[in-house]
Amino acid sequence: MANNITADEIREKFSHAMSAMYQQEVPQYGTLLELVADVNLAVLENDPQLQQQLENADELARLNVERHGAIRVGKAEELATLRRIFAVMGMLPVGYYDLSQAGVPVHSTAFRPIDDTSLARNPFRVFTSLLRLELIENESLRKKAAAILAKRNIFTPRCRGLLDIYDQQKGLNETQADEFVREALETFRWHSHATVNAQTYQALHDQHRLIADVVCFQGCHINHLTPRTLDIDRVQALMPEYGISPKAIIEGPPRREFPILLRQTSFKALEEPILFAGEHHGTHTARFGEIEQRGVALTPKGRALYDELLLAAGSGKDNLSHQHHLQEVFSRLPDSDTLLRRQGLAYFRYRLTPAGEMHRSGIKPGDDPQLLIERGWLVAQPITYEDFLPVSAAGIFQSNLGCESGSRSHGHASREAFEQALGATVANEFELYQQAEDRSKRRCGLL
Ligand code: OOG
Ligand code: NI
Repeated sequence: MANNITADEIREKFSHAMSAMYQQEVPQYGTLLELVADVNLAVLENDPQLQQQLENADELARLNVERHGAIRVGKAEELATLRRIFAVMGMLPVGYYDLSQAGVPVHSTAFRPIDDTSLARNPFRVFTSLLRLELIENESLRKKAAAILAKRNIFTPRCRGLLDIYDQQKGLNETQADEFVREALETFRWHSHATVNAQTYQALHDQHRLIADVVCFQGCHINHLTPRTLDIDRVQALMPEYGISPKAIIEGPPRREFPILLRQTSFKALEEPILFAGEHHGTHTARFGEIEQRGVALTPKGRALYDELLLAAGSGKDNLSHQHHLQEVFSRLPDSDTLLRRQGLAYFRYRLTPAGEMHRSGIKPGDDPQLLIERGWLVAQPITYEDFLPVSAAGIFQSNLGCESGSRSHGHASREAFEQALGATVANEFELYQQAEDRSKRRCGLL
């Protein structure tokens, strides 16, 4: 249809609306955004070279709009409908994360854009978890939770109506898109009224705090939004000055000259007043704020080394000693773009320099990129990691749910069950990075 607007535009509108809503709901998130913007500005001012690199790699423009969010749902129909909602915004399910290994009874995917231009414009991602009721041991509680969820409808009738219109029209026009954003947002809004009485809430909560969070409310409230910072250590250190109390440890790899994957930290979830059915007052703790610093995406070989080193390092008690220890352990992973590239540990996007363009006819498929780089014909830019890390995600979950002691024994991945609930397969993140690298090589005549 000629009047349809692009998925990128709808995603942009939606991520903007979501951020505005969350700033209203959780004012500390607004403070965090200010802190991150201040730190990013200072980093760029002090490091013109980084500023230029980010600009050349189309990373600078997206920096201030970049964030991810997280939600948790209770049943297959909810996950499948979310898949349709995110598809309207050009966000597809990428990756499968099994959190049961860490005692959190969910498995997850990330809805995100996948093509280069969409990512460059606004890479908004939503980490989406599905509760695994089968991991609740108590049978009567399991049945009760399932019965409550069976009755629930977390989408407005108009939102569902617009999804059907989208399917028929193969898109939405501007008016419909604006309405869609408003209607879809309702699903992620906070509800201070629980749908269950205090007793039921408590029983579910005692089984696992996350179960109460997923089952007892009318929607799947957004539980955090996460801006991207250029210096996570600085933001972590400054948080208390801004009246924010950070979680103990920054998750992920240590600080490096050449950042890899994803580093994350969050502030503690807020204790918020709620009203139970039957008018009892109580509190619920679920919503928080988080920041992230992103680096280059690693190949399966690089990732295997990362996983090995992370496991070897274990987890420390305070951030400073943990980071020191990580630095030592991670010295086995090369900390330069050239080494990461030459050892096939990370993904890069190749571009011809003006000199390279002039000699384009001299470049043949199969040429060694390194020689062309040394000749000044080619540059290799790191491909940013757009996904999540299961061990880090578990750390974020745990710091906000206080469930460190969760039973590990129940852990087993169930990707097939997840994809069945989703009604689609999840994309393999490594394949997406490989395709992006290959596309760039083809553009340069190297493939
Ligand atoms: C999701 C926690 C994981 C991340 O960034 O790894 C996460 C949740 O608490 O629902 O957000
Ligand atoms: Ni997060």
